[in-house]
Amino acid sequence: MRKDITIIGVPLDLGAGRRGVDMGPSAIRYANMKERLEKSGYNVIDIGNLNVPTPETYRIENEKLKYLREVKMVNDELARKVSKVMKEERFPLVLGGDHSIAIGTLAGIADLKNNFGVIWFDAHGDLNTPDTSPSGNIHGMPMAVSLGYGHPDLVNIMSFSPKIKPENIVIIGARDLDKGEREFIRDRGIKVYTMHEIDRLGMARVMEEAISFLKMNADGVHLSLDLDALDPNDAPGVGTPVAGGISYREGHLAMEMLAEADILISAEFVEVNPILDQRNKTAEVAVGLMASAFGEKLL
Ligand code: B3U
Ligand code: MN
Ligand code: MN
Repeated sequence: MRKDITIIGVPLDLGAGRRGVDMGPSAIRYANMKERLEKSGYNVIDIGNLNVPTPETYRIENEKLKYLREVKMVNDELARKVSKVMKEERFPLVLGGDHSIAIGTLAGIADLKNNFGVIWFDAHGDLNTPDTSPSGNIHGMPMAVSLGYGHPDLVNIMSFSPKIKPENIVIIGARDLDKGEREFIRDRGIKVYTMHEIDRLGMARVMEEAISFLKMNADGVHLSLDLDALDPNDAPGVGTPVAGGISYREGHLAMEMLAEADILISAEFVEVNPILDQRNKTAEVAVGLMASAFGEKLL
């Protein structure tokens, strides 16, 4: 893995149903992220936060795509920043913010890489389109958008589409999929390890399979980690907690196996909601997982 990391904060919560994840980047930084990564030998530059609009100063124009214009604007900017960091041969580490920012992150990566993979940890599929979304919240749509499905303003960020191929994706931890998302997964043959497979096979086997699948198909892998993939007992500070998630230990094992496989080219940690958290516990969990993904050793 590259030894030079550039941190980009995206304090956006317009893609989510409730306020709070805009404070995620601060909470994650406050949990000693930079020091932890530097201890593992990384050169870390933090370029601060993108400029992001506040919901109270805007209004929803389209209930099927809430804050479309603002979410697009932020993702345009993020895509350019991620692409620039990759061109500098540094590792982009993006701090959310709600998961709609993956639209920009993936667009920025795709600007340089035409066959990268994505490992997506999430309780949800984030595979909704405006027609299947039960909420109109764009953070439930980034995976579909990146595959080329959704509103053209989002799909065509960076002026090309799709950003990623269905066979280059693995979703892990899903347990709350909408009807339209299940059909999407079935129709396009997307590889999903739900909590059922994690319970049945164990996280070690799931990660072995996921890693060898991605290694076979893709050149380099982006890690997108929605903290709601974790069990709400371990990560309570998320906007949409879903019971029965990935445990703290399973999460660390997964990250350690990714570090060992040495396949990551970029990463994002999203949906930390400090308003709903307990003494910054979820941000601390996020930083711990990050450290493991970047190869921090137990011994
Ligand atoms: N699938 C639902 C709920 C949801 C998606 N992502 C989060 N929640 N965090 C939706 O609104 O699309
Ligand atoms: Mn998500
Ligand atoms: Mn989620």
